[in-house]
Amino acid sequence: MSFSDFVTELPKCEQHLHIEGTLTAERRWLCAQANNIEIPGVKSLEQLKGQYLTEYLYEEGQDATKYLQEFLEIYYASMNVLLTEDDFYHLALDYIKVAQAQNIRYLEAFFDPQAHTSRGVSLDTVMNGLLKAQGEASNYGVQLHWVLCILRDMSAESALETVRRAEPYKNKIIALGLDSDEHDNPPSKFQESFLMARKYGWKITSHCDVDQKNTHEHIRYAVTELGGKRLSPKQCELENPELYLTPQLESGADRIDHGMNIADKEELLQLVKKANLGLTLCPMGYQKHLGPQNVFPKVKKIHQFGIPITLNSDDPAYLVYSKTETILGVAEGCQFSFKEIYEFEKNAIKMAWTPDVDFKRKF
Ligand code: ES4
Ligand code: ZN
Repeated sequence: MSFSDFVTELPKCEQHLHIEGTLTAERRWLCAQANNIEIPGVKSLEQLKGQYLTEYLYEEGQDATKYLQEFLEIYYASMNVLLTEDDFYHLALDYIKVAQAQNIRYLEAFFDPQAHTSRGVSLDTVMNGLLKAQGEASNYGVQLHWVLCILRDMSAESALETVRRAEPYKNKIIALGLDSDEHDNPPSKFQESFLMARKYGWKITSHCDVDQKNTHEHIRYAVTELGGKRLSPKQCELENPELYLTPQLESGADRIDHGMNIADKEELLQLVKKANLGLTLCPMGYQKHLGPQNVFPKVKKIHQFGIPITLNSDDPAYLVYSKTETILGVAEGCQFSFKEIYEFEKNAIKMAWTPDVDFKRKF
């Protein structure tokens, strides 16, 4: 069996995926037409597709922090076509179909409410569309759960207001995440929001990605302090605790998104291992701005240290690599074996936050 056939057929999970980062040129065009919105400088779908293929690509030698900021500018500007419940429903349903085609059976996806409420779209509109798609996901063989992400380049007050406003949906959201521009926006700035998330019974996670200045401190804080005390596995009444990756520290996040910079510091590798946290890595997007010579050795080192990792696509509409292509790219870059790729998907099952992954299914 070829590597490509093996990866294509392998049942997969995805746990680091921004639903707004799946907005294809086609869907953006359709929403723009339906909502009478002009896309600057674009007169046809073909032209828009061309933009995705050229203007959104990274140029060699760009600074990583600046690259993220430029990427985020495009990412936020593009979503201005999402206005109605139907737009959010179709955005999510498009990706559910992509997941089905890749044999992704379990998906925990981020959404960014503030990116929409700040444009005058209500949280109810966003939630109604996303939840409708979630309700239909099982028709496509996909289990889908939503992770609300707060934008770290907005204020702590705005974040808290967003989490408060999400209370009516607290049983329909499984976790709180933190994304957007990390530079000068530490996880500690949002501790109050994360404390509230714990009160809702949500899991907690945080992006720690490309910040060049304080990334190590951000990781340390997220692993050990974010969100205060968590419930113990016993308090959570997990039916089969051994099937889950259960964090070992009394407080802190339940996993870390990216967190690749732990590879630079032995003490952080030790800390994450001791905490028994997994990392959701998206190495192919990273590779674009940090270069393969930096990214693949880091992935390999973290894996060889015994820390559970998963491989994910992040923003596939913009960063180009799908979940399947990500696995293939990383397998080649790191020279991983079939067995190791299989192990990453088993990690993903253990790192899942709901019991509806079919653990008994033979992998
Ligand atoms: C993101 Cl690549 C990346 N980093 C931080 N925040 C994000 N939101 C969407 N994609
Ligand atoms: Zn991300």
